[in-house]
Amino acid sequence: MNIGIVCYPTYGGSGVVATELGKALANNGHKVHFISYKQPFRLVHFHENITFHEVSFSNYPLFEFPPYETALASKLVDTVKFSNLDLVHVHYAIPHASAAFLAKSILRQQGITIPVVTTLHGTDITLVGKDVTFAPVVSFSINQSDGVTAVSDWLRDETYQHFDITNHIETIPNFIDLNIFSKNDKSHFKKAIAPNGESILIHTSNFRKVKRIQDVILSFDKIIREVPAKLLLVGDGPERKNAEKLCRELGNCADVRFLGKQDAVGELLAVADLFLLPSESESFGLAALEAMACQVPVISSNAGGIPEINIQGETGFLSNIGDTEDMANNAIRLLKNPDILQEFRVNALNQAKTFDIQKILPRYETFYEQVVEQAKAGV
Ligand code: GMT
Repeated sequence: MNIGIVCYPTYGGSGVVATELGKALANNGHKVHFISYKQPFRLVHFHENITFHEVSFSNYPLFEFPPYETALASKLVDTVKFSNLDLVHVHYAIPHASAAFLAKSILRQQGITIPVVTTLHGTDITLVGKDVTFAPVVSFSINQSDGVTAVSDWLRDETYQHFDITNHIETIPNFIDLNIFSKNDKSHFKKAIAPNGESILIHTSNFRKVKRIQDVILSFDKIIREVPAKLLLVGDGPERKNAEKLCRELGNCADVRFLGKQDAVGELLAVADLFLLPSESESFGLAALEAMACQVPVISSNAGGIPEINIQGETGFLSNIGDTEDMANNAIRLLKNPDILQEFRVNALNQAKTFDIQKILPRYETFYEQVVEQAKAGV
């Protein structure tokens, strides 16, 4: 199949999922065309089945806000026509789903049918999408898509609850490539981070408010009163300054390392003992799945779709949002009991295996085939 994938190119879950999905489809023999304003950051190697189409436009002084949606729709029209796309798959509804609808309408006038699949990722529904500034367009473009998927049951239900949805939404969960994320021997690396055998805790995110980085630091501060430990904070974003400030106030800077954005996240996860994810809202929690694939149990909040991934008392523990006391106690319990921690590590890997890309990819392929067949039949 000739598939167009529209996504954000930056660090962030939806772009990662879109890129890894595109790469896996290309490995399976599909021709994949990525369409974005920049080359997706995980798209680093040449692949004979992958082409990148950059959405670029010359700015004009009149435009205080560059009209990206218009440029994207025009690029889609061009790519569908000249790369003979069978289907366009947009990741993150805003503004990709409405741009795809516009492109589809233009192409229809020219006698070309192009089915559009929209994957909802999270904040496109929960935080941004619900906002009155976007809601009517989000609702409309979801209903106009030929196929809609959500990355968790929770996100699917949330979408039905908050929007006037007439379309079926299929849950296809996010996935993991166990060849990239796995436990490996990085003992020299572990020694550099924790020279005295301290436990290693880790958090990776884009440091947005919704991630509640302050809860990572507050939990960690309670943990180090009971267990010698180091905290690795991977990623960057608007909340980093506040997080650094909080560490200074608590006086635990010597045990906390801000590593900034890292490409080889798997190598860092591989040396960790526990992953902390206290998010306010999380439709899926891809970062938790990456940790579990590296045999790292998860101490998380019970927000959104996280309970579909992190199983209470098996792969980790879930606490109410903001309950850093409970999160710290759960972490301490595991760190003080190496046998139980080891059991959780095994469970975490087994749980991650249920999200293996080799199991999820065929679900997307089947979904695409259905959508293309229905579009051909004019359903
Ligand atoms: O908000 C983010 O953290 C980024 C966002 C995105 O779309 O880039 O992540 C969302 O999509 C990820 C991939 O499907 C999910 O794993 C995250 O849970 C989700 N984030 C939120 O719901 C806050």
